[in-house]
Amino acid sequence: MPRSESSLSALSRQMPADLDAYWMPFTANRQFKAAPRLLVRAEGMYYHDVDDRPILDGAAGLWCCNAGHARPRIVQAIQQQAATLDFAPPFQMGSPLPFVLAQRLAALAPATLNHAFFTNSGSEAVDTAMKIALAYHRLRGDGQRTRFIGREKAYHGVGFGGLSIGGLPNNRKTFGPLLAGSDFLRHTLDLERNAFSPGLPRYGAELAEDLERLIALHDASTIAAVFVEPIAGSAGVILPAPGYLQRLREICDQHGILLVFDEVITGFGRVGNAFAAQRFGVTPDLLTMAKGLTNGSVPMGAVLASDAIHAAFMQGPPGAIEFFHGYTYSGHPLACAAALAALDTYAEEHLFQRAIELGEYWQTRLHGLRGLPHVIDIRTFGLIGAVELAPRKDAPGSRGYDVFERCFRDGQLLVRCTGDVIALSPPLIIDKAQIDRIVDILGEVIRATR
Ligand code: PXG
Repeated sequence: MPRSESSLSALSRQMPADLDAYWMPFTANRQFKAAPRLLVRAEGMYYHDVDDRPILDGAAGLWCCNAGHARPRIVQAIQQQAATLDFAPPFQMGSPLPFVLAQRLAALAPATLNHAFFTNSGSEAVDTAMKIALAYHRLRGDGQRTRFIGREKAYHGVGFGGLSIGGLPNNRKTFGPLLAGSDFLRHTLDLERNAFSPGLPRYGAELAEDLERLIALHDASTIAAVFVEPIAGSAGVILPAPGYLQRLREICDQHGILLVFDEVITGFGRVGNAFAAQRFGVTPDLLTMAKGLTNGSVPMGAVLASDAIHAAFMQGPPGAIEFFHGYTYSGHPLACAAALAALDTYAEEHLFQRAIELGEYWQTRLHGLRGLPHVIDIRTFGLIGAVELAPRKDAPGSRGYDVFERCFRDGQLLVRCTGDVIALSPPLIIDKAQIDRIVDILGEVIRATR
């Protein structure tokens, strides 16, 4: 018998009778289930937990709800679209909204990125970008370019493609040899030279020359693409020195290598423009996005491709499928409706500027935590922040977890911890008083944590 609407709504607000069947992602399942942290509703800057305590959202969910929660336009768009067209097959068939959304994204992105391929997540966007890169070179008679260059500490999702160019050992080590032929740039985190830099770090532009080292080793003719996050998020917010991304662009151009920016976290206003590519003035050949694309409301990812890459595919007989790739839910009507409404909300409220308008206040307040026990670095850019704590001897990650857990339990504040780094990325609708609260609570918790 179908569940009545009211019983579903009751179920969505109370502690479930049984927690065992759900195998939670990237979670210490047994620890969590012994003391669950359940969120049941959200509005604006706040979640409410299962005990109806308001929880200030210092993380935009997981880097995705850039306009805050339960935004009316987005809610309505999803409701209306579900009642109008729930699904349309995306292969050899279409529906209007993916075309409209692709056009909107092209208008938002750097000038040459005019073609959108839709996926359902950041991981799928990365794997799709890798396949576009391989197919592009092959179409041009350059099919020996099969190697990918990633970077240490990078996170490009959890598909076998993204894992193969990702640089987080815990994510990789269990899963065998991964894609053959990947290699890695050095990461750009350098506490010795750059700790407590406000904004971009001063030192490290020269690390882009590492790409020349890999080109010398492998020969450019074997390399398809270089993937980087303009700012690495998951590894604990790692910023590029001024000039670093420009230099990667130059080297790629010299050698016919595609440059891909993974903007799953940096897209949609997190650093002040629609994309970090614009804030840093460097245009990649492919750009991946997800998260903020729908304000986190419906799963969706996308790859934007340059005109040149797209043109290479649009040849041959018109009846031939140009790219043997796609997902059942590519360009799903609900996701497209949510994305269009999210883009409207971002534009109406000028939210992409917020990370610039508030950036200095955010930076000054967060850097005020310098000097607290165990704080070994503070990094900020746009409305991203990270407070790095010294790891406990023999228990790396436990101090970061304790701070995260106490922020939630005692401070009613949601932050994200990755290892001993506390990462912050509040919704862009945040105001100064809420910034003060985040910093005050975090400061108190750090002070109280041994
Ligand atoms: N690329 C980047 C740069 C990401 O940050 C993905 C790809 C994968 O997206 P999906 O939608 O497949 O999860 C991400 C995801 C964290 C954290 O703690 C960040 C992500 C995911 C989980 C945790 O910072 N980003």
